[in-house]
Amino acid sequence: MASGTLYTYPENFRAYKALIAAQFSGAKVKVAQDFVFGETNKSEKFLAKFPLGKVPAFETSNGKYITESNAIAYYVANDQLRGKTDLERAEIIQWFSFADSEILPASSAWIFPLLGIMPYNKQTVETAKEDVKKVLAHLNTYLLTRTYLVGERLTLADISVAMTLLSLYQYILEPSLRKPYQNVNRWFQTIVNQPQSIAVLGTFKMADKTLEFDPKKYAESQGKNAKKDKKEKEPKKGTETKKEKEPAEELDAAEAALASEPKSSNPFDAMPKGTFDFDDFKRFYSNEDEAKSVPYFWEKFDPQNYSIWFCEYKYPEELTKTFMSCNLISGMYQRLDKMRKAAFASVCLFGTDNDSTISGIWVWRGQELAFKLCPDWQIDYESYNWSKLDASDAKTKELVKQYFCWTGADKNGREFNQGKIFK
Ligand SMILES: N[C@@H](CCC(=O)N[C@@H](CS)C(=O)NCC(=O)O)C(=O)O
Repeated sequence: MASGTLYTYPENFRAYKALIAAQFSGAKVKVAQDFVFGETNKSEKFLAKFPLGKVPAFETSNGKYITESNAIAYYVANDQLRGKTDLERAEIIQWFSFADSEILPASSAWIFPLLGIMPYNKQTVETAKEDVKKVLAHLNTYLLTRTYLVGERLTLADISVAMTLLSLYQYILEPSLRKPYQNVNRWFQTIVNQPQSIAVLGTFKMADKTLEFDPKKYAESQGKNAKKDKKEKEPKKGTETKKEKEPAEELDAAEAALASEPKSSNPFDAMPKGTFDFDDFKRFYSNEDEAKSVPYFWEKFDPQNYSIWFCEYKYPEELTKTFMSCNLISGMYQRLDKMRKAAFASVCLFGTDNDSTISGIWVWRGQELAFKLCPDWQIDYESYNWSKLDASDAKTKELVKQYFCWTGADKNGREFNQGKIFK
């Protein structure tokens, strides 16, 4: 019977595959107790055994090394889990690939931004949602007449696919989202409620409510990564500098990639300041009538070193209550806090509940689309169309006046409703 040591961080869905398989087979799998993600798996000793430095990784009790979670699960499984015939074994491999190539990329692209470990990009998340729905619809049809994915008994296919769906059921698929997939839900419950699964996972609870994107959490994880980056650059002084394991470190290669991104200071700092003094203009705009602020803006504006942009929200059909649309604008402003020092904007909502649009005028230092300059600024901007305006054009003068003074209507005649200033 198989036996050995499994290297993993806690609550790794990939490691669960082997741990559940071992519960079925009775294989003796010991989890390495002193494992610290990001440290143990990057040590020379670990890399000598597992050159990619990834987990889960398995060291057999007779000194062989296995990586890849499906392979480890296979190694510690029994004949029932591995499939009885060549066809069953081929089908199990088919489901392994399906889980890794079809489910995982889509579910990660949906979940990671919500967990705060990847920037939120509306388009990417919308595509991921569609991909997840396709996968679930396929599984739902397949499971209509079946209890298990392969044959008549539970196999590694069920364990692998269910573990890959674990985070979706945990964080995303609230009752209304999982309702169309009753066959998948029933099958998933069957798998996670096996005594062998409960021994590893505990009692699994499906999401009551979909996790929402929390910009604060994202900012915190970015801050943590920045700190970690700094820490890594500092020379090691001895055991007292041993890095403490942080929960955020337990999240995946995506996070590791984010952590390794260099954290620059404000990108505007590298650009010539020119003659336009944002603080002065913002003070003027706050204290004086718009009728005076607009000429003041043109008097001071420095087109060599600053640019003016028009933005339009791409998904007006999704805008419902006007207060929610205003929250969308304020949320974007909050997430762009670091831009304030060299940017100004007036973004307005036109129309009424269930019939509105959002558009605005932005001014910032430099001639390029500023959001591309900093990973922290990329959460919202792709939800808008951006066009650079020619400062010498009379139409630009009109637009600046309209948006700075909060008047007029959108291009389809919806009246100005509310505006928000970024300063
Ligand atoms: N295909 C591999 C993926 C393993 C993997 O990406 N592990 C991540 C954590 S879940 C890791 O160890 N990352 C560390 C790194 O990339 O340095 C499997 O299924 O085991």
